[in-house]
Amino acid sequence: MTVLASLVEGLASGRVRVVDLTQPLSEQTPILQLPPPFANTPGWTTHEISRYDERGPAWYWNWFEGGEHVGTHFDAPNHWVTGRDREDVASVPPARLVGPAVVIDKSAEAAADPDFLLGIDDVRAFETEHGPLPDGCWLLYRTGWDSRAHDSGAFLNANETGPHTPGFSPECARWLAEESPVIGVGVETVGTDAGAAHSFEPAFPCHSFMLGAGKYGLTQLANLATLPPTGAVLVVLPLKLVNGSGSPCRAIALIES
Ligand code: 23J
Ligand code: MN
Repeated sequence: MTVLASLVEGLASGRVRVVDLTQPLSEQTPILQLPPPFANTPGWTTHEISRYDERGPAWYWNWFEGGEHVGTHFDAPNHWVTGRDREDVASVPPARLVGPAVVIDKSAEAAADPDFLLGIDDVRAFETEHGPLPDGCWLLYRTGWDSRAHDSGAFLNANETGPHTPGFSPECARWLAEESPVIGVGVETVGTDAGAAHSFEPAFPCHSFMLGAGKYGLTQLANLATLPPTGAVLVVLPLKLVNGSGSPCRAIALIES
């Protein structure tokens, strides 16, 4: 039997399941808020063209406007100045959009400390327990933040000292980008960097190091709790926006029981 025939059989028998990692995209989707003096992205807006009415008697359709970095979305290397001469979102090879995923669960730590940062030691401890990170894998970082996604205030978690959401330590971001076999990181929060990362050295280290190394980011994921620590296959499909810096996307995982 071919590998794909065995996949099809697994899907038919239910031994392979498809998990949706995507948050719903609507005008209610929480949006990143950068501090002044930076410009912010607009959210998502849908405009009706016709709905079985005089504007189009037999058809319903909309048009939409929104930022490239809204909702569950993909960060291309050219999003950051460190990756400015690298791929736009349309140039990302499709083979990089399908690959093994590992899931590191720090939801207990993030519940106790919303500024929790994943460190190199945490990734090394994961490898001791589950084996080395596979070549070309996506590191999916579970923090429990998806349970807040319906409530913008809880999701962005900002107070007078700024947003407080978990992320990666600068050292870990650099190591993932420059030394690890990871090709992308996926998070449940509004960005791949911690809420406080505007004041890190360097600022926004995950964006800076990962995109600078030609790697990728994936944000606002859902349902990571349903994935095993290893063995899932991620499929992430951003729009092929010419010169785009990223795109809202559908992200799914295949898991085997
Ligand atoms: C621009 C500046 C800072 C950040 C971001 C964008 C994102 O999170 C993003 O969606 O890429 S932190
Ligand atoms: Mn982004």
